[in-house]
Amino acid sequence: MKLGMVGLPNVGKSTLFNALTNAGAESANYPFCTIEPNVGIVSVPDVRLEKLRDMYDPEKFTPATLEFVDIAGLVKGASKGEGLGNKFLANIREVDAIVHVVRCFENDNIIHVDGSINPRRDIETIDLELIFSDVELIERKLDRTKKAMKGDKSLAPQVEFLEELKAFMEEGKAARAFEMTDEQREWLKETPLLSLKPVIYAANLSDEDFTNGVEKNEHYNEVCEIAKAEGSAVFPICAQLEAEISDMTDEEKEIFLSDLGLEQSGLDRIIKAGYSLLGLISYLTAGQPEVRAWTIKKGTKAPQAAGKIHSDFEKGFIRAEVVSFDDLMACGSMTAAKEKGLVRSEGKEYVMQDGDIVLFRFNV
Ligand SMILES: Nc1nc2c(ncn2[C@@H]2O[C@H](COP(=O)(O)OP(=O)(O)OP(=O)(O)O)[C@@H](O)[C@H]2O)c(=O)[nH]1
Ligand SMILES: [Mg+2]
Repeated sequence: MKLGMVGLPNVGKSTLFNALTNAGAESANYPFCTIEPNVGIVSVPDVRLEKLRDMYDPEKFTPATLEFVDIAGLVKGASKGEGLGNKFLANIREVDAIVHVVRCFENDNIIHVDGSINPRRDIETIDLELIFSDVELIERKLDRTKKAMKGDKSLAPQVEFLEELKAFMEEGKAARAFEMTDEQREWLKETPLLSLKPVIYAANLSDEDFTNGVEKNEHYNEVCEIAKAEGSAVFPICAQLEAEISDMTDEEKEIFLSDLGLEQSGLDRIIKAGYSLLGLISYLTAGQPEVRAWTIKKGTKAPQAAGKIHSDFEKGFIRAEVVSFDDLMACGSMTAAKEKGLVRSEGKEYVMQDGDIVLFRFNV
């Protein structure tokens, strides 16, 4: 699962990416510093997993992970090849969700490609490029579907849907704002529309605004308004501050943050939000050899979840022994949880829940 950092040039994408991943991507005060995408893996913070680590003292500890991709900046006309154009859009096509970095900090020393701080304009610029590029894709799909419809009349509803969607997007609206049924969504499966991907806005603030109350920053409020209207999430962030503290030990970080009157850095929240935005949950396995989180889509049933560990677990699935995290913690140990009858035996139709602690029984 991949999240792509998207935004105008020089707004802090690579700085935020570095803070998230410690990957050391190049970041500098000029537009188009990034050309080739940088890729980094981050652990998804999970307090439950840490508590299990305390309980089991395992040899191996393996949190869930997400992939972040730091993509080159987009400018007006990118869909027509401006800036470095279409190549960047292709990088965005490969991600599952977008972290849209929006500059909200004033600083005359840091170049803004359009000369002033204006999140509404900036968000529109990026969105329009995604939308233009999508409309081209839809036109091609529409042509193909119309041709195919000559031999297969059942495609008529698809043609109608594509025409409606195209008209909607030609008004400059993102596909994610178009209400569609599951079936219609399925029709778009082979057409990876950029503006259909879920978005988290990362509002990049100055360290003063970030520490002194984000709602005092009018630019930030504007991003919130835009996000609210389309049902997206917003996270305030100070990329520079995050980059500074990402090098610190946990202890140093804690002291530094509490000096600033902050509880936690903004990164954990972005990572967690990304995880849930992608419709992902974790189930956990715990033992002395390893305490580990496994990533599955919400709604996954027990055998398929078992298949994440090994295909044999799915093929030879017998049952899952499941205890909820809270029950296990309340009992203090797996043995005690079993004695109290809190370890359930679940079958093939069981839908896995976030935070389930599981032992799969299988037979090959
Ligand atoms: N003051 C301040 N400067 C920042 C902040 N975030 C980034 N910068 C600076 O802005 C400049 C651009 O940052 P990058 O992270 O390279 O920007 P980018 O979005 O990756 O840019 P491109 O790769 O060119 O598209 C660098 O000089 C950063 O130090 C911030 O929160 N505050
Ligand atoms: Mg960059």
